[in-house]
Amino acid sequence: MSDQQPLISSQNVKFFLAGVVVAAIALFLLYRFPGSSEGFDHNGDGNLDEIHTRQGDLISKIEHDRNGDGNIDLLWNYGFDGVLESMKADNDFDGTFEQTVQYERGIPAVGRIDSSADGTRDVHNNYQNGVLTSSELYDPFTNLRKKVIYFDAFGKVVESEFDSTGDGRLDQKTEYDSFGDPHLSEK
Ligand SMILES: [Ca+2]
Ligand SMILES: [Ca+2]
Ligand SMILES: [Ca+2]
Ligand SMILES: [Ca+2]
Repeated sequence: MSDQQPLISSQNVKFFLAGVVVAAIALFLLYRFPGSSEGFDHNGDGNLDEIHTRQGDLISKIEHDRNGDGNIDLLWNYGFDGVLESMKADNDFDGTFEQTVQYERGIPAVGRIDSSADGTRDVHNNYQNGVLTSSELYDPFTNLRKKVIYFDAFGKVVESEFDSTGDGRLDQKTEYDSFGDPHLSEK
C-alpha cells in the first residue's frame, strides 16, 4: 500500500510533463508558422481589398475594404480550430467598427450596433439557431431599452413593443400584417 503512492504520483508527473511538451510543441508551431496572407484586388488598383490570413492550414481572419478607401471595414475572426468566432463592420466607413456579431458553433448568436461608438449599445440583435429573431433598440441618452422588434423566419417584422413614457417599461404593442402595415394595440 505504502509503496504504491510514489508510483501513482510519478505517473502523474509523467502525464503532466507530456502535457507540457505537447503545449510547447503547439506554441512552437504557432510561432514557427506565424501565418500567411493572401487575397484579392477586386477593384484592380494594385492593393488587396480582401485579405485572407491563415494559421497553418486554417483560416484565422478575413478582412475587407468594401469602399476601396484603403481602410479595412469588414473583419471576420476565426478561432484556432478554424471556426468563425466574430464579425466586425464599419458600415459608415468612418474608421470605427460599430457593428459586431458573436458566433457560437460558427453561427450568429448575438449582434450589437453602437452607432455612436461610445460603448453604449443602441441595437442588440438576438439570434436563435443563427436566425435573427428580435432587435432591441436602446435610447442613446438614457441607455434604456426603447423598442423591441420581432421578426419571423424570413426577416419580416411581425410585432414590436415600445416604451412611450421613457421609464424602461415597454407599454405599447404593435402587430404587423403580412404586408408590414402596423396595427397598434395598447398593452
Ligand atoms: Ca484594390
Ligand atoms: Ca474601407
Ligand atoms: Ca463606423
Ligand atoms: Ca414605459
